Amino acid sequence: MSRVTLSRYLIEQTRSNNTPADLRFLIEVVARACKEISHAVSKGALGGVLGSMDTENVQGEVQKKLDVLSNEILLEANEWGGHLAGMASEEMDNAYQIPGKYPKGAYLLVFDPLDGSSNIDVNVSVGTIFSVLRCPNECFSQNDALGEEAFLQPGTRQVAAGYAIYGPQTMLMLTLGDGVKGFTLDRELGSFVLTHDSIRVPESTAEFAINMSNERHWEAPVKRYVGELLAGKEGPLGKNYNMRWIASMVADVHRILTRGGIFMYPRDGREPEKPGKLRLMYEANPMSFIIEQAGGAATNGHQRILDIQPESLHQRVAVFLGSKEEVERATRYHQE
Ligand code: AHM
Ligand code: MG
Repeated sequence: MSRVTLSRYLIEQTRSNNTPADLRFLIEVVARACKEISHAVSKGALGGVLGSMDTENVQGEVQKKLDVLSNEILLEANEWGGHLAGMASEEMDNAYQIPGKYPKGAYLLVFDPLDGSSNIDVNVSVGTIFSVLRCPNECFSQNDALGEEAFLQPGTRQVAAGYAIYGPQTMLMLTLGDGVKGFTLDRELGSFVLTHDSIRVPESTAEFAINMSNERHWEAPVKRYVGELLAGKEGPLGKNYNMRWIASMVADVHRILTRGGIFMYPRDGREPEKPGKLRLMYEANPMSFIIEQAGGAATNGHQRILDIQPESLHQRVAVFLGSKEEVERATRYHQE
């Protein structure tokens, strides 16, 4: 049987589902950039890419060399093709303008170039997360600079989202709003090959993911919920739960897409003015779109993440996502 590469899948989508050709091209370019990032990540110390820069990003986090390199790879790959009106990234304070010498297109690309920074130097899976939005007509101009407001659209308006995970295998997980497909990088072919055709998150689960070291800072509903998970068979939920925490959202979400589970990064008392650690536009929204398209759920404890109207590019949000039953339970506890 012939193998279905990402390119072939995208061409078939263009024919059957009216996926526009420029969106197909956009995904192809992002996938090519992810291959390049995968290559750099896999070289590690041999490529001289480990360790930190002496710079901080807009959120005051020390940038790793690979954060900066991955950001540059994505910008350079995407700026010239004529498919984008602009880009935004975890690693840049403001919207990235398409240089004047290149044509502009209809889409906006938002990304976390290398998620899981704390795992880069210790050889644990990291990844690239991306979200694609349409540029609103009133913001689109060949001449004017693109402002932040063009990007501030709720996650329901995403036309595509995905992530690449750089782990034992490099994989690209993609949704165009019609289910989730998983592609594995065949390094000999140099292509992403469709290996996971219909990804579903099981509705119930006995596995959870949360950074337990923050327990004392959590709000009451999270303390109650995790307390019940830990109580196991003898507690109110009547079953034993297992725990995993990789500290790379891509890797934790990937496990949940594969075998179910609930992932939580709640808001907590460490920085009460911030509603959580993870960023809405390029972490929570694309991951929530993927999880929902695979039959799971994603909320901030109070409402569906995809319905949140963003107020700024680097806005943070609490995240509860994964198997429906558990996400609904955690959300209910916030409402009670
Ligand atoms: P990053 O984008 O700077 O890598 O931060 C996001 C990461 C997520 O991948 C992960 O879920 C979380 O931060 C881990 O946080 P913590 O170190 O607090 O457990
Ligand atoms: Mg991140």
